Amino acid sequence: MDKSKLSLELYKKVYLIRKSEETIIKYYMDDDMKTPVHLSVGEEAIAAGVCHATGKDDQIYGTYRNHGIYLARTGETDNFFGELYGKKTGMAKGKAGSMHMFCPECNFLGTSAIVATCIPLGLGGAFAKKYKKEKGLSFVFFGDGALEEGAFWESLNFACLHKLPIIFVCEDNGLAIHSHIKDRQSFKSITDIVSKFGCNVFKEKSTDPEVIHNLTLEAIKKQKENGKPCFMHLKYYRYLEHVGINQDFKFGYRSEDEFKKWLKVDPVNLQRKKLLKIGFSEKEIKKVETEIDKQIDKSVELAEKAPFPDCEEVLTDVYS
Ligand SMILES: Cc1ncc(C[n+]2csc(CCOP(=O)(O)OP(=O)(O)O)c2C)c(N)n1
Ligand SMILES: [Mg+2]
Repeated sequence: MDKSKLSLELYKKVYLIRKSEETIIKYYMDDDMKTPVHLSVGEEAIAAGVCHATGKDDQIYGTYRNHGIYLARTGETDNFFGELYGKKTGMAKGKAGSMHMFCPECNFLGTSAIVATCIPLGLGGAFAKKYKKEKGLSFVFFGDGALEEGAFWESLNFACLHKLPIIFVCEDNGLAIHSHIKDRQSFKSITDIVSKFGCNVFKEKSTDPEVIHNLTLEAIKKQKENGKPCFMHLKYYRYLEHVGINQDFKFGYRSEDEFKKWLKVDPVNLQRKKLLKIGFSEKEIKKVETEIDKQIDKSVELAEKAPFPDCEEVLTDVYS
């Protein structure tokens, strides 16, 4: 793909994620979306950059903070908003809500509200791929909080021991709800420890989606070369409260000044400025943005009008 096309494609992805979540914020207080929302504003470069480097054979797993992954992987918003509104048109017929987004047709196989629980699932996916000699890798997204769970260490150990085709993507915002990483972890550098397991290690603080995209391509290449799992440690700043639509600088656990510093490298603005720099006109960019805005408005309208699932649906597609 030529460089300018890649820049545009990545901009479309970060813009789609940002605009979709801004739309959630706009309508959330109407109380028609009956689901808690863990928004990913500030984190778009990771979802877009990593997912854009994945292919159709790659499997994806994530957490409750999964809107970015869903949107980057599928590009669709009708079933996305249908799900948030709890409607029949939702990607899980309105039964999953925001915290359990997935899309089997796109190999986005699962997300979970319980910290670290998708890591062993992604591990299983990777094991099956190796066992059945199938193409593709398993990508598992999780937060820095998951590093304090046994499930992470057991999965890492097993994956490294058996050289499984898995990419661990740690999205580190330095926070687990309101707890700082330094108050939770006795180790200073997760990448140092993980490298001792024989994992290929990559780390990045950039909020530039192209940097993350290129790093992911590098990780995929390395995994193919030596067969070892990869661990990507990616930093970002969570703009909003842990769950919900508000900023929370008044709680005292973090400062607005820190937010302002990160705002200077906002992933969506960075990518937009890059497009202008490499020759796209304001008009061309606006056209792309307007198309995405229209797509989202249409999806919200459809979701609002769509019927709720029938009562009989309560016991279908569930384990009981
Ligand atoms: C096993 C488990 N313990 C505790 C919780 C409560 N909890 C929900 S989110 C969260 C913080 C997780 O932080 P992190 O993994 O860094 O993800 P982030 O929210 O920062 O994206 C906690 C402790 C949970 N859902 N699951
Ligand atoms: Mg975190």
